[in-house]
Amino acid sequence: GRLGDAQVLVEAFGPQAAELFAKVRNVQIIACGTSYHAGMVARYWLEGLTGIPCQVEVASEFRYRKVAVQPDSLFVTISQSGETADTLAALRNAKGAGYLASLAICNVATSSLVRESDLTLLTNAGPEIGVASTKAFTTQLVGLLLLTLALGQVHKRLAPGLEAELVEELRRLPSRLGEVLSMEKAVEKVAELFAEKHHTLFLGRGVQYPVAMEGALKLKEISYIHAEAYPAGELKHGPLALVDSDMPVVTVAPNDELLEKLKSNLQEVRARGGQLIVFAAEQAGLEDGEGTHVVSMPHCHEVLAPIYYTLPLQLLSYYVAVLRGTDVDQPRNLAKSVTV
Ligand code: F1P
Repeated sequence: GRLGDAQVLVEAFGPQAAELFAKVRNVQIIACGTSYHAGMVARYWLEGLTGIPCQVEVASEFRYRKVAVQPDSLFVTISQSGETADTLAALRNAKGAGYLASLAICNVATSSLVRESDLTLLTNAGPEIGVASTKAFTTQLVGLLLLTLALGQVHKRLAPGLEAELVEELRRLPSRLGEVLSMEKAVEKVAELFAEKHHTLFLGRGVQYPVAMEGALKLKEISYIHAEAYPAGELKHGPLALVDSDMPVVTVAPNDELLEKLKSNLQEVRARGGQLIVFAAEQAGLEDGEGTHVVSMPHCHEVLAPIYYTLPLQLLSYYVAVLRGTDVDQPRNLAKSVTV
């Protein structure tokens, strides 16, 4: 309720946050799996809305790499469990490496990650019933948007009026997400297209590229269908060779400044007989047609679009998994906390 209050927003990250955030000139984000995709979205927000440079890397690589630390860098880890071994190791390696401070965006208050970090933002998603992260992801995105707003505010980098606008949008988020969830029948219908498929491609542009990556990961994790995510503009650099009628191509198309570019990528897919499944803004001007299945999304604010457009992709993997009879909550070869 008090989100709009500048001090409340910054102090949500801990009592020392105001002093530390004022010194931040760079952000380094480290995470694994779904949490890594949340970090990738945050890079677009931080750099796009505040101009603060941001790097994002998977913990399993970062932990073994000799890193040149940017001056005045905030080291941010993201983890549902707070016990992921690679993420913890990365945090431990970062200590003494010259970072300004560490911040954990985490769902478990008693976790090692929270205990060992200077600042914490709890996602309060409640316990995840399934092994594959779902609500952890959307709540991490909200936490990362709050971080963007807090840093933007401290450094006076946000466009006039944007903060109030986004705070209002965040307040409306729960009921708006309810509207997106009510599309589930349409998503269930589209899932039938995947019943006999072995490979899929997920495409996204800009901030929607990590959303496509998350959609592909969910499908892999719970339905065991091979899924690759590509930035839509990279299609022509190789992967187009894979596209034919056996390869469903999933994409998200909010009404943003990259829409026209995305549409031309979708034409490249159709020209090769690829089946398109598009979650599109009503205003995007995309329509159902031969080999093209459009699921219409309610209008949403462009900045929050990654949060909204994740939901139909999560629902899609759920319905595909149910259709194929795989165990949605306990998928094979996946642990809730990867502690080795
Ligand atoms: C990271 C992660 C999850 C994934 C699964 C295995 O976990 O890769 O994204 O869905 O649960 O672990 P965490 O660090 O966010 O707890």
